[in-house]
Parts: sequence; structure tokens; C-alpha cells
Amino acid sequence: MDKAILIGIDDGLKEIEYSLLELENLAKTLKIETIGKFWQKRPFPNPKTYLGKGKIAEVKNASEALDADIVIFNDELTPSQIRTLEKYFNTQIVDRSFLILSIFSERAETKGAYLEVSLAQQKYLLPRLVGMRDSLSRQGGGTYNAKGPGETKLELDRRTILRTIKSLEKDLKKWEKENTLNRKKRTLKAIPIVSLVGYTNAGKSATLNSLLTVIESDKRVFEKDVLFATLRTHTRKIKKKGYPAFILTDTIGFIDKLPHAFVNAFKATLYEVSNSDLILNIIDGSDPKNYLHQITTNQVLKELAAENIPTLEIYTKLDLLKERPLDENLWISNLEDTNLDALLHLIYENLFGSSLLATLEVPYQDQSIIALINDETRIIKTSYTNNSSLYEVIIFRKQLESFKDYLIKTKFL
Ligand SMILES: Nc1nc2c(ncn2[C@@H]2O[C@H](COP(=O)(O)OP(=O)(O)OP(=O)(O)O)[C@@H](O)[C@H]2O)c(=O)[nH]1
Ligand SMILES: [Mg+2]
Repeated sequence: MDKAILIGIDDGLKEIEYSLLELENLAKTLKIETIGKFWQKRPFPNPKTYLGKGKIAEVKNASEALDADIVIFNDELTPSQIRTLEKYFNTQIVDRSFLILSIFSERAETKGAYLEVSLAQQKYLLPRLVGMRDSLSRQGGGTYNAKGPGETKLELDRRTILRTIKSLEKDLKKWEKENTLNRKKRTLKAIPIVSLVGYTNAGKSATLNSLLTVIESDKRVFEKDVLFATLRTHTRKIKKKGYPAFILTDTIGFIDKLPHAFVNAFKATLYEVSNSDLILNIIDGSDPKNYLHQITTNQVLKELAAENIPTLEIYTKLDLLKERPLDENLWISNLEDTNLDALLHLIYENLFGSSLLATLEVPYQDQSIIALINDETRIIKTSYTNNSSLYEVIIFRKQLESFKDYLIKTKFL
């Protein structure tokens, strides 16, 4: 296991100890052990050496005394900072962005994820070629330990990287096109899209799985207690008997200080979010620092131009709390299946409006309408006349459009 020293700045906006703990977890994911942490209060990084002169000297001494293999900076370093720090330290220099991209690179399994992470890596590397030459040649490529897609050794030549970026962009466009075709088919059917978004490890995939359990579907997605368990978008249709259908998508989680190249490169994966009718902002209710996650989530939603899409905040991991929270928020437990019906109901009301009691009169020959009533509304009472059926149903307001020719009366519930 490589040994690392972590360095951050305390700019007074975010909580530095928490942020460095997160950096430690990112490092651990790449099998790097943290042996020391240093930080300094300052409004922004020193443009040359990240920390001030005295503090960086202190870190250097410690790194030598502790025999560190690597120094990890908690912010994305500029190319000139990397150049200066490379000369100063005798160890590898990497930054938070590099760790995040390395994790994604190790885990990318699908063609889309592979193309996206490769593009983000190349864009990240391009301006940093000079400074990172030593570190990268030691690492053998664009990832920390050059596994997975990073195995293709990066040619550390500017022109080659530019050529690779062009070709990746082309492949990604092609891939996006194929995926857009699938989406178009869905849009034609006008099924609303609900996206799960939020910080990594908040419980997005677990929430999707919970809702699949409610509708008795076994098309579960992967969930795990690690950073970035999900690296692609999964789409599932949620159709419960007596209710209209919607599409639920689960996607990659966010983290503080995502690399600049990231959101842009992952546009195809995150497409569903900016295209959704409703966003479920999944928040880890058991993490007392989740207000910090919210800052990040809101930032990324803004970058995705999704900040105006109606959004519901859902708090997970209720079972881990000692006391039941008294706030107005919806709290669920994916472990104990608490409040899942309430969550589903909230989604329906936000997509389809409030519930009404409606009376519909349908001639016997209108079989397709009768089938729709059976499938998508909750029938309270059925009676029959000579040539038609009378249905008393509970229905959502926006569904009335499909039944407007048959509507006799409505009543608020
Ligand atoms: N106790 C408890 N654990 C939960 C709950 N919801 C999710 N978890 C666990 O939290 C961990 C993370 O859950 P995921 O669903 O993988 O998280 P995610 O938001 O999809 O994370 P990324 O895919 O990394 O973005 C897993 O070990 C889940 O089993 C919950 O309500 N209670
Ligand atoms: Mg997930």
C-alpha cells in the first residue's frame, strides 16, 4: 500500500477536516493509505505552492520523515503549481481531481463510461503535461495505478493527446446518438422521467431498488457502501397496478470539487437528469454534514442546467437515527422499507397532480379505454347500463385528459 500525506486549505467555506476525511476515503478506494494530514487557513491557494512557504516546508519535512510515497492536494492544482511542487517534493504529486478520475477509470465497465472517463482524463492531462511528466511516467498512465481502461498507456505527447481527444469526442458523439434513439422511442410514449440525484453513497441506487421491491420487480441495480458505486445511468419503468407509469433513472453520484473536465465529459450519462420531469434529491439523513453535500448537489444541478426542474428532497437511512426527526421532510429507510409508499405517492402527486374521485361512463365497445381504466386508475365501484359501464375511480388530475370524453363528474378527495 502506498503511503500518502494529504494537504488542504481551510477557506472558511467548507469544513476542512470533513473534506480531508473524504479525500482519505477517495485515496483508500485506490488502496492508498493516509499517514498524515496538513492544512492551512487561507482564503485561496497560493498560486505557486498551494500552501504558504513556511507551511509547505513543514509538509516537506514531515513527508520525508514519514517516508511518504505520495502527496495529495485537496484542490485541483494548476499546471504551474504542479511544476513547482514536483520540483520541490521528492514524492509523487497528485490532486483530488486525479484521484476521482482514477477511481472512475478503474471502475468504468460500459463503453459509454469508458469513453467519458477517458475524455475527462485526457482533457485533465493536456495542460498538465509538463508538470506531471515525472509523476505520470512513474504511474504508467493517466490513472493512479493504471488499471482498467487506464491500462492503455497514455502517450505523453501533446499532439497525440489532442488527436485522442478528437477521436474520443467522435466516438462519444456516435454513442450518444445511439442512446438518443432509444430515448426518442420513450419520449414518443410520453412516460414522465424521474431522476435520482445526490451525493455519492447517499442511497440513490438503494432507493431505486426499494421502489422496485414495492412493484415486485427484480431488476435491481448495484448498491454498495463505497464512493462511486454507480458509474452509469440505469433506467427502470415503475408501473404499479392502478397507477400510471413513470421512468426512474439512477445515475452517478456527485462529490465536492468534481474535476472541471468531469461534468462536461459525462454529459451523455447525466443527460437524463437535465431531461427529467422531476428530480429526487437523495440525501444521506444519517450524515450530520449532509448540508455540505447539498451545496455540491446544487452546484452540479446548475451546471447541468437542471436547477429549474421540480425537485423533491428525500432523506435516507432513517433507521440509523437514534430519534425520529421532527422536520417536515420525507424520511425513508431502504433497509427497513420505511415510508416507501409515501415516497411513491409523493412522486405520483408531483407528476400527475392531486387525487380526485371521478365517474367515467364508457360504452362497452371502447375496450382500450376500459383496459386503461383497469390498468391506471383505482376502481372503487363499477355499475352497468344497457350499453355502457360506469366507473367510479380514484385518479390523478393530469390523467383526466386521457378520459375527458367519458367524464361525467369529479369530486375532490
Ligand atoms: N442503513 C441504511 N443503509 C442504507 C440506506 N439506503 C442506502 N443504504 C446503504 O448505503 C450504501 C450506499 O447506497 P447506494 O444506494 O449504493 O448509494 P448511491 O447514492 O447510489 O451511491 P453512488 O452510486 O456511489 O453515487 C449502501 O451500502 C446501501 O445499502 C438506508 O435507508 N439505511
Ligand atoms: Mg449508486
